[in-house]
Amino acid sequence: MPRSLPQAEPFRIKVVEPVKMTTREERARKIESAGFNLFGLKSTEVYIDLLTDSGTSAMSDNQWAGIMLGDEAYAGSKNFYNLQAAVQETMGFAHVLPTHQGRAAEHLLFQVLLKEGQYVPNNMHFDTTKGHVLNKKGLPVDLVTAEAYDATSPYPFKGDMDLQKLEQFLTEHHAQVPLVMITITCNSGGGQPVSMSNIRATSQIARKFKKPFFIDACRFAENAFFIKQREKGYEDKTILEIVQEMFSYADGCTMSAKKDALVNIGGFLALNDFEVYQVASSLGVLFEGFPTYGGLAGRDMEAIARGLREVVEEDYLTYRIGQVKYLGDKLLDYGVPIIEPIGGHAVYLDAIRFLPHIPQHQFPAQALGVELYIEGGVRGVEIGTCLAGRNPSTGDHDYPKLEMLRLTIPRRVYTNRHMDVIAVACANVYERREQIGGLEFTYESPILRHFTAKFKRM
Ligand code: PLI
Repeated sequence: MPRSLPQAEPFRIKVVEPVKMTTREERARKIESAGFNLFGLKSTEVYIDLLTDSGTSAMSDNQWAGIMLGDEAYAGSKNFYNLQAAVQETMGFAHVLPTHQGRAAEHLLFQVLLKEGQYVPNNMHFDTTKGHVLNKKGLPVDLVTAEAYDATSPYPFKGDMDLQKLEQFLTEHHAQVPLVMITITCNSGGGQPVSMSNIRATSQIARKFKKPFFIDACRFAENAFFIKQREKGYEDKTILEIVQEMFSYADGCTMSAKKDALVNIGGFLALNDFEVYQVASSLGVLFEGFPTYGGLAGRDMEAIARGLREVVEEDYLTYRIGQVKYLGDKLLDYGVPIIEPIGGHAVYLDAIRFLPHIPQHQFPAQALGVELYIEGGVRGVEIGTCLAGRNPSTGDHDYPKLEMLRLTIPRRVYTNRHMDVIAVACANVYERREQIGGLEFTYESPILRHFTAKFKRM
């Protein structure tokens, strides 16, 4: 029998960014002077940067060529019309409002739809979405399936909305709910996908209560790939067909183009309701810019338009999701505890099982991030107690059910040799886990404390 060929990157590398190697001693010094906060490091002090997949993608030659075709007109840039066409082809929404990034689209949406004291149900809010709801004095409500909180459950769609809870919530509070949202894939829950049947059913429930249904669409193509792989009836559909069906159930979306549009900056709000579009676009003039550029240069919109068409290519997604799985499988082979199944854009180390001797108030995921940086120059990001912040009524830490270090893989940037380095570094830290202690604050900012916090070792 001939051997089956291994799957390698579906691209050739034309431009490289050299990275400086550092020694373990240098890294130990640098992280200490950064107050044991990975956000305090300079990127040049990091060998493999897994802080985020947002705005860190490598663009294709086709996207870079599009940059040269930037039409920097204040009004009516041809690149805007190309972006609008790309959104309509993939997502099918009538109106498109470019924004400087995803959170700006959230800002405009909630400015228009949300009033003080109203609830926004979502499977699981990302922190900026939650922040914008709170900023309007709204109440974010997470109604994700209970499986999402079980780190080892093999449930294939852990991003699913709990439909019963949603129906019950709307029955009780529908007068105070201006819209329903769902985040695909579910970033805060481990990059876990939402099934097509769940998107459809969520939409039906929202319609039953006459609520607009919006998708937080940052990683829509990765979500569609999981549907193709895991959901019966979708194996033979193209990714584009799956994407079109997903969005056909929604009234609009907020999009950070920094993820699945494969660009370094940009976003948009897309929707069908003309009246909401009109109000959002006039507010957009105030916060973002004229509605045909919204805080972006023409060249940025061109790169987004091209990225949206590229990201639905199956070869790309096979490689993309395959690379994240490659890293996750290696970690499982080494016995390192991770959130399973392996998500779309990141592998999430399970700090509760990794460092069971460190209580949550001593920030085990943060301590793990520090050790992984010292070990291999790898920078992850804490998604745990530090990020969760404090409960405004009790003042105590708002302890999350999952305590994780996210290893977020930038798109088309690192090779599988880099994944090998990350896996060995994690395995080495795991081997010496009993010698690792917790951390305590030396500085804590009252808002978004994870960015600026400083720690000392216990
Ligand atoms: O970073 P923005 O403003 O372009 O997008 C905000 C945003 C909205 N929704 C979701 C699900 C996100 O993941 C998201 C940004 N994520 C970041 C920065 C991340 O590191 O995951």
